[in-house]
Amino acid sequence: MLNLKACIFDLDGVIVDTARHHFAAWKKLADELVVPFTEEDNHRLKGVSRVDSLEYILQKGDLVLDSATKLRLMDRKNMLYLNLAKGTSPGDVLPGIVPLMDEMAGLNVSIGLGSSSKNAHMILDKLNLTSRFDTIVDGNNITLSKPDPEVFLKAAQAMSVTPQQCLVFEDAQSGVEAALAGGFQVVGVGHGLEDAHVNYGSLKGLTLEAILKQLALA
Ligand code: B16
Ligand code: MG
Repeated sequence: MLNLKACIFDLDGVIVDTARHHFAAWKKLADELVVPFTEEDNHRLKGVSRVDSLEYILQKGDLVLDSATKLRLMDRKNMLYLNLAKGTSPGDVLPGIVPLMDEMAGLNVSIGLGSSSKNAHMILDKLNLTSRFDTIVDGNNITLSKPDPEVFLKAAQAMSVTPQQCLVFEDAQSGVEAALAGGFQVVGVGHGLEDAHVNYGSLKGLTLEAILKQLALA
């Protein structure tokens, strides 16, 4: 991949470990609804929007609710999540992210965010990372949730690059599928993301140069 122009990062699970807060909040809500909710369920919900995550839980519990109740439950989950995430600080940026962003900036590679979360701006502010992004596309800007590629296509468009000129960093199966569907090169972060072009357990100590070398061999 010689013509790299931009990198697009997922937020939860790639830049910061807020995925555990999403899990804890959904688990509490599911417990209140007496619906079983496991780590395996949570794994499937990574990258999935708030509304689609709720629908998954309701379906699992065979619950049919009116839209006002669903809105109330989503608000409750978000309140639980915000309460857990409120202490997020720059020290919570996952290892490897800041050096990678420094390297990208030095190479004039644009940096975008492609997150399903409606809380992305708030979390990036708490991490002190907002100013590093050329574009931020999040759950407030999209109509279709991952695995639809909309979030990444919008980010690429905002940076005036084609998907073929972009690398996407993702920790979720739904996000890897979204990026592949959009025609992006994908770096999987974490385990079990075999469909990504390259895959790392963590970004700690990685350089963009090393990733590009491995992509060329993949
Ligand atoms: P919110 P990402 C996703 O963020 C999370 O992985 C997922 O667990 C969450 O349900 C979704 O955002 C919506 O988040 O409720 O904050 O709008 O991984 O795409 O950065
Ligand atoms: Mg994620």
